[in-house]
Amino acid sequence: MRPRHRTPRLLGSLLLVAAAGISVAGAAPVAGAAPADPPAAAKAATPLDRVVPAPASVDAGGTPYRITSGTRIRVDDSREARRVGEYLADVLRPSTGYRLPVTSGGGAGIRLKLGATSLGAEGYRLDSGKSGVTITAKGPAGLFHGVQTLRQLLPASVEEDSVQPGPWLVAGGTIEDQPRYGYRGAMLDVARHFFTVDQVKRYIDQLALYKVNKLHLHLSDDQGWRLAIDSWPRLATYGGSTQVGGGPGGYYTKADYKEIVRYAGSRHLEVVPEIDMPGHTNAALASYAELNCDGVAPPLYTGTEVGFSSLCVSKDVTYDFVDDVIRELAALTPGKYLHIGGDEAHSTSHEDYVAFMDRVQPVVAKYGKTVVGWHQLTGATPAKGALAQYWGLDSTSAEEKERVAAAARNGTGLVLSPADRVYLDMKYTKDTPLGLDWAGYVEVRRSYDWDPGNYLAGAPGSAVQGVEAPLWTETVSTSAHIDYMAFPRLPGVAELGWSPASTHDWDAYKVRLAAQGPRWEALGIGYYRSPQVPWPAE
Ligand code: NGO
Repeated sequence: MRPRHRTPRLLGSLLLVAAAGISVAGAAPVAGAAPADPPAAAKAATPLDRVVPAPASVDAGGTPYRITSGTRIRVDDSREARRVGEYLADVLRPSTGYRLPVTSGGGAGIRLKLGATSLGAEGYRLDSGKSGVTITAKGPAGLFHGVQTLRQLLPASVEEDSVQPGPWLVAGGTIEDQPRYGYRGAMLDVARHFFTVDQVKRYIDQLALYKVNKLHLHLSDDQGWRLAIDSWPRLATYGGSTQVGGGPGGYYTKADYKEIVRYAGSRHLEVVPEIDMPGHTNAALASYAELNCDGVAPPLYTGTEVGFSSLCVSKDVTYDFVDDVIRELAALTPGKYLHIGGDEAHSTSHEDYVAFMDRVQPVVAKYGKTVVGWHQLTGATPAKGALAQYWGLDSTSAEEKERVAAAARNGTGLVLSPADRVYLDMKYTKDTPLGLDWAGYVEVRRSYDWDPGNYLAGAPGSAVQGVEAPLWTETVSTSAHIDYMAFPRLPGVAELGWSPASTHDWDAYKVRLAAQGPRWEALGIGYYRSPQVPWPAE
């Protein structure tokens, strides 16, 4: 299967081909049928360090490797390495027009090799020279991340789905790379607006390009419940039947959800599912009257207010419900984490909130998962091993920040999602069309220019497990909207999660980021052309 999901192509590539005086009409994607390359000397290879996220170490030099119609992708004799090889071939074949057979064993060409490295489970080494490019990694995730780097070292036109002129040069030298953090997430809110499996897959492919390894799905909220639960079927069929603005909503069958998990896994992303509770539960409360303290189901909700709903903390049926939902969700989820929300429980008393979390967190553990909660969870007692997702702002009170920092000192891990830095649903400026502004305007520089390692005063750097960029969808309802809000901010957050702090430098970053623009155009990603970034002329 093709690794990309595209929106209609821009004309740029066709113009480029026309300008090169080369006809691609009717060119079949097989060896020998590709157009002749212009002389290699006419184009320089992309420097090895012009990659997002910035690699940990780069040693440039030597002859570039040139992918030609004779190139083979050589993989170790393992199913997983072969799968990465096939993925790479799927990326390269349409635009190069080469056959690029995936074969086992050594030799010249592109080699994906599993082997001992000191670069951890996700790290890789990339060696490029005259006779080939070799990516070596301890595991398939490392090979996959190495392939994303290789992709970015090739011209942006490699992302086109029709044959392009090349040449396909990879600069000579060595990259040694591994992530700063193990948790590099992006969240998609499929509750405020529903997104289909194909729309989610499209986003997954975009995340994979920047080595993001967690897809957090916000599966339930006041406006919709988006996953079929067998023991409480009305959650999806009724609770999922609308969305913000009153559209038809939708939900994932279990087969749909498994397909998202599988697809994410094929791109080395782990799905972190969230069922938000005890607040943000109007869709559930509307579906089952018995979940309400007064036994009366409220109507479905299609507005954008927050903080008005709560599960009934004092009723036993609430915990039967929670147990059933977590059991069914955990059974569908191979990943380690299960997110229980816990934000903005403004209609739950503090005492009830603490009691609820004390009862619910052990249920997550009972079904073999680790709790993640929004940082309000630190106002209760986070379970051992739990992660708190911090979504405060510069202006968050010192008291609230200290509560989170104290939990971190006590062993609660942190995932950082400061809303005035990495919320992808914030407007870029007052004039950009989509998004909210309650956390302020978040231009590209602001979303990149901070350090997760020392962000929250009083929290030990060792508590920080990583970063996550949430995309809430009150104003976002199409893939084009997702593209516009995520690009160009998402790659910056991905870089904060992956690259060593020593590479952090806005002036260098903005040049690397600018070089991504033509790639997004080739992929059909419509992005915000921030005036802060020196984009190449269109
Ligand atoms: C808040 C709120 C969400 C909103 C979002 C909009 C959290 C964790 N809870 O973030 O319900 O959708 O802001 O930016």
